[in-house]
Amino acid sequence: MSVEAPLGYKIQTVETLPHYLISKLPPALNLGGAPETWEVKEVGDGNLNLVFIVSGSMKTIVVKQAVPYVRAAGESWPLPLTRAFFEFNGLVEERRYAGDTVPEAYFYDEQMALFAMEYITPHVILRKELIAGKKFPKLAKHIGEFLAQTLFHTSDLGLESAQKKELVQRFCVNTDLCRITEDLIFTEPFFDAPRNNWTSPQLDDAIKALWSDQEVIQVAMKYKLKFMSEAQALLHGDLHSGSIMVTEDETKVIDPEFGFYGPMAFDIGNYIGNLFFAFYAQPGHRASAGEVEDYQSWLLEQIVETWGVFEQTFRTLWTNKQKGEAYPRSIYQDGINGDAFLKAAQDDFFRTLFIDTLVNAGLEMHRRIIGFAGVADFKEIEDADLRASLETRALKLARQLMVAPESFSGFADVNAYAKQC
Ligand code: SR1
Ligand code: MG
Repeated sequence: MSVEAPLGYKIQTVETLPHYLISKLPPALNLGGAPETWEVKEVGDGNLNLVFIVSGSMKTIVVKQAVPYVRAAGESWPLPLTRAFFEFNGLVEERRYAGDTVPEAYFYDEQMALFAMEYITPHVILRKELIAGKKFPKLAKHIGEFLAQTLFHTSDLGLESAQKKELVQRFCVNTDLCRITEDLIFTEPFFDAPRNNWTSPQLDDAIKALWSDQEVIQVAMKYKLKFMSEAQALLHGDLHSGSIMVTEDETKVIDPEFGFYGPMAFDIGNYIGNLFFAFYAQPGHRASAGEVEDYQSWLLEQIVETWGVFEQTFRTLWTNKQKGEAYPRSIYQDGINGDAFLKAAQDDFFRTLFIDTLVNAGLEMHRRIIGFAGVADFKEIEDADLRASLETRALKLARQLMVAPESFSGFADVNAYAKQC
């Protein structure tokens, strides 16, 4: 199967891009100097796209172009070009609510399946920094607020019904990227799929046992259906530590090409699953037991604090800024039963969301260890026996999060269990 490209579509190179850009850049986006003098670098190291940094004498921008296949796999895995549309629109919608935590998107060109956005510097990809053992004092606040702002404001709590349905319509056709998630997260880790890729032979027995673990598989399939059918909020869709860039003071969430309407717990669980991942990988990266313990404590604090900021911010938005038809103001804020009804409704909502978040975190951890898209936290540990023993601990927590999420009362409780694993 090959992918249909718009007439005139060409894969850009560092040589061709300036000439293409000069006719497309809006007048307000003046890079300075002649296009022949611009410095262009291709820096993409993600799974899907080309990423260029283009610098003129006055301004630097980033240009991302979709290619008609999965970059990490090559032409044998075709992938439609429309993902550039969803990433551009995802950035625009997220920035509307989360402000500077999301880079500014400048323009989108359908013919070339590319868009331009703000150049972010000197920020570094969070996953690299977690592997290097660096701490970021504002990270939990920024990500907790990002989650609350984007998820609340795009849901039936934060948006009027017609506006919400219009957004659902725009994003629900991101079918190809949703299909990747449905396959790679919810399906392939749970059977002998050809793309799976784990630490072998050390984990062979555990993974074969998983394929007959009815309890886990039932939960995975139940949550796959939720992912496919619950249009609760506009999700980032791929919120792992590789989609976040950080400095001491700033946090930027990038790469929402998997954006679509789905269950809120998917985004929150993805992020938290990646923090647990970093937690278990630490002995493969730190020099002493003391350093491991210190950094692991910081990671667990991140989890508690991120959820705390998220819940508090979302509750406040719900109480004060609700515009949607779900839990209508006429019955709650403006009704005869006062604050008690609203608090009870919110408590119930967050308890369900907490449980669903744990399950999604468990799913993300399984797929990163077993499936196609492993990540550097573990892949960079060269000693395969050590790596496998750490992955085994992560899988133990991941299973518990999936089969017994109700047994946890909050993240402090989950963290205590995580340390025992
Ligand atoms: C084929 S894409 C593999 C993974 O990379 C992306 O970042 C998503 O996490 C996806 O599942
Ligand atoms: Mg990405």
